[in-house]
Amino acid sequence: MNIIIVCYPTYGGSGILATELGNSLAQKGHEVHFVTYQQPVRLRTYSSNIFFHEVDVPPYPLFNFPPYELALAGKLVNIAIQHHIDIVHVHYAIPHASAAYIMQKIVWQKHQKYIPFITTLHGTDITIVGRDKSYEPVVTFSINNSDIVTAVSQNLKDETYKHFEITKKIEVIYNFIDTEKFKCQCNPVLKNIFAPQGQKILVHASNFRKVKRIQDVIKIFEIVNEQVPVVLLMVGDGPERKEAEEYCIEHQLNAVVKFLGKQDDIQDIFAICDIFLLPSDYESFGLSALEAMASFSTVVSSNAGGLPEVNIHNFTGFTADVGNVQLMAQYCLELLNDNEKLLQFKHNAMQHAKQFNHTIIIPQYETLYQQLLEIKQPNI
Ligand code: GMT
Repeated sequence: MNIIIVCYPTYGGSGILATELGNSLAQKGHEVHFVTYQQPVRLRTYSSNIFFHEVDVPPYPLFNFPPYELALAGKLVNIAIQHHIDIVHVHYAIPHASAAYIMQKIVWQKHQKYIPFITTLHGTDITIVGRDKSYEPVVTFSINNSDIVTAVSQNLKDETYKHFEITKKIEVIYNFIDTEKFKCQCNPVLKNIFAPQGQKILVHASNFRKVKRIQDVIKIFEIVNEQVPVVLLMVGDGPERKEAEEYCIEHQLNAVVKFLGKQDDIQDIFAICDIFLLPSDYESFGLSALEAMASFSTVVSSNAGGLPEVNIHNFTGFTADVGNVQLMAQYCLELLNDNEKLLQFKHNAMQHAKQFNHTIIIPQYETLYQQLLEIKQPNI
């Protein structure tokens, strides 16, 4: 199949997921065309059947706001025709699904070729941006006019039905990982660099948006560290990093709280850690938690959104209400003070993560792609 994938290319779960999906589909013999404004971070361009097409938005004095969505739609039309595209898979409703809709109408009118598109909802498009009155009608329209719609958790599916007038069936296809890549390969040298006194290691990884509650991560660490000496690794970068880093310097925590910035080989870091902290206000799924679990780390998270579908309370880790840092810290201490329990939970986490292996999840997308191929004309 010749497939276009449209995604946000930057660090963030949806971009990572879309890119890894394209990489896996290419390995299975499909021809994959990524269309976005910058090369996706995890894209393997050296494969002969992966292509990257950059969308450029030509500047024009009249444009106060460069119309990315239209430039994307135009690019999709050209690529769809030039490369005999069978289907388009867009990640995020806006502006990607609406651009795909425009592409579909143009190609149909000009070439009488119907190019079906599938939209995967990832979270922020539904929970924050999409609910804004300025965007809501377009989000609703583009979901209802996608040929197939998927959401990355049952919670996100429920939220979508709750907040938008959706007439379309939404399929749940969970986030996935390659468990071979994320398997536990604890590097004692690396562990010794961060925890020279053999301390246990807590870790957080994200794009440091407000929704991640970075201050809660630090608070949990402080409560735990009063009773058990631990080290906290903060991986990633984003708007909340500066304030958190300054707080740690002011409170003389910088010897035990390390801000590592963006890291490509995050699996090596997860593999030396004991507890992954994710106290977010909302996670449609929580891909980073799954990556940590696959690397033999247990998770203490909030119970918001789809997190309880990934982190099973009292089995792979613990979940607590958003903002309840005391309870989250108490759960960490329960694990850190009982080595046997910690080990058992780590095993449970790693085993549970296997259910989300790419070999299980990607065929679910391929089944939907087959259904798309059967749609030959607009449903009007
Ligand atoms: O979490 C982020 O800030 C990044 C965000 C994105 O849009 O890339 O991730 C969302 O999609 C991921 C992949 O489906 C999910 O695992 C994340 O939970 C989800 N983030 C939120 O819902 C906040």
